[in-house]
Amino acid sequence: MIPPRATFPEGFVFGAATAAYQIEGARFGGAGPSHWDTFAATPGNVVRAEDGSTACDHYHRWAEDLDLVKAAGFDAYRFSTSWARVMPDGVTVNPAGLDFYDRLVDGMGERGLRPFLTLYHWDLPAALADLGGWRNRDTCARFADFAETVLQRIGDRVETVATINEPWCVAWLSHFFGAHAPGLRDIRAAARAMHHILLAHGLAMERMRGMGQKNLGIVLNFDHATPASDSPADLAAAARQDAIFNRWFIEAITQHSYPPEALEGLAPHLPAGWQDDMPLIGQPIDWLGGNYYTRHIHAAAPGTPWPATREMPGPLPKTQMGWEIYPQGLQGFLTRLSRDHVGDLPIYVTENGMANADLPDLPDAARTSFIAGHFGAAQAAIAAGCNLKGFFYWSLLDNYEWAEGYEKRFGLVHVDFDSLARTPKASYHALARALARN
Ligand code: IFM
Repeated sequence: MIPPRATFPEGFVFGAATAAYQIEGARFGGAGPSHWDTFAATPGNVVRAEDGSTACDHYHRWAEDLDLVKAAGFDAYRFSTSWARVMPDGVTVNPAGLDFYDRLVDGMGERGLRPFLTLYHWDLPAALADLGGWRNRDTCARFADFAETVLQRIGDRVETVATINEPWCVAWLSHFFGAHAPGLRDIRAAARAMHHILLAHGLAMERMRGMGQKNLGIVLNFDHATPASDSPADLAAAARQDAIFNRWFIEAITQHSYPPEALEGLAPHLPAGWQDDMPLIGQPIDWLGGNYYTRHIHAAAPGTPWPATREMPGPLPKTQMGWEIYPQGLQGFLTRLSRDHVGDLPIYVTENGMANADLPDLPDAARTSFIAGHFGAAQAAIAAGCNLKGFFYWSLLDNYEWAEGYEKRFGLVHVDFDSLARTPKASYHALARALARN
């Protein structure tokens, strides 16, 4: 059973999360092309070459979607603003794009839903990608302009602002593994993106503080980096991956430094003078968001280039993504964050959920049990002293799962991608029962 609302601290925030490119429909409302459109248009990058041009047509169906958030008993809705919608060429404002987000936050207000905004969830305007995207330092200044433009319009009605969603994915997954746009496999590009995405965060923080905007943070992803064995080589391999995935971004923000286990491979590729940016990157945040899905098991891969690791399959039950279900990792990273990095700073679980090959009429028991396990892990972290303030389920709707296309279904609400009909799943109803105020 999903632990009910009453078993969490008073005022704990429950929300559902989405992201612009994954649900809105990028062809509507005068949005410009993003690097995801061009990545998806290149054969071999995305399953069935699917893209976000229609997605869930949230651009037109947003009112119905907010009604679903409300009816589930959620307090808050986490959404993102598409840079390519607001500034189709990365610079020039599209009034219709800002009008859309204005309607959306007003719609949340009308329903008593608290808006948790993420400025950048990966839809970089193609025009900026042409100039080098996150490899180009200028993109960071353009991002601060984008942040200012969005907040001038809706900043008075959002409760929190996150600059970036999952910088590891923006940088490493996209420039080292080549799995996401722009699809590069280049350690130098990855190192530069690892630094520039943080610089963009820092510049936007400075700009938003100057505007008087409150409640500013960032959303990082965390996993549980597990060594494949107790051998010194595997322990060191897991430590390197832990430094790249779990420590690089948070230590830059809280300690103004990068972990030595990651710098050993990345330092030669960082932009010259990167150290001078660290005070800007490390300015205080008001809250931290953490996304958690699984653990990864790492072994040493001698004879291969740095980081000289390989990922090993694990024995636990897996989601449709092939990710092991490991709620203990959620408790582990939350307590680690409080203990080692942020102390009493408010933390939110800004994403957690599972993909399941479900249809609307199936019992959806796996997702319900996944939520129950991860709510329990969050409660254990709170009991251990973590200042956890809220939990957002990923995702409200089945949606565009990036390089996996539409096949992997994370939604509490089923979407028929032909008719675009929404049907709440059994897990939606189970969560609604848990969140009901008695
Ligand atoms: O769908 C993504 C989301 O965009 C970012 N975090 C992980 C989710 C599941 O892969």
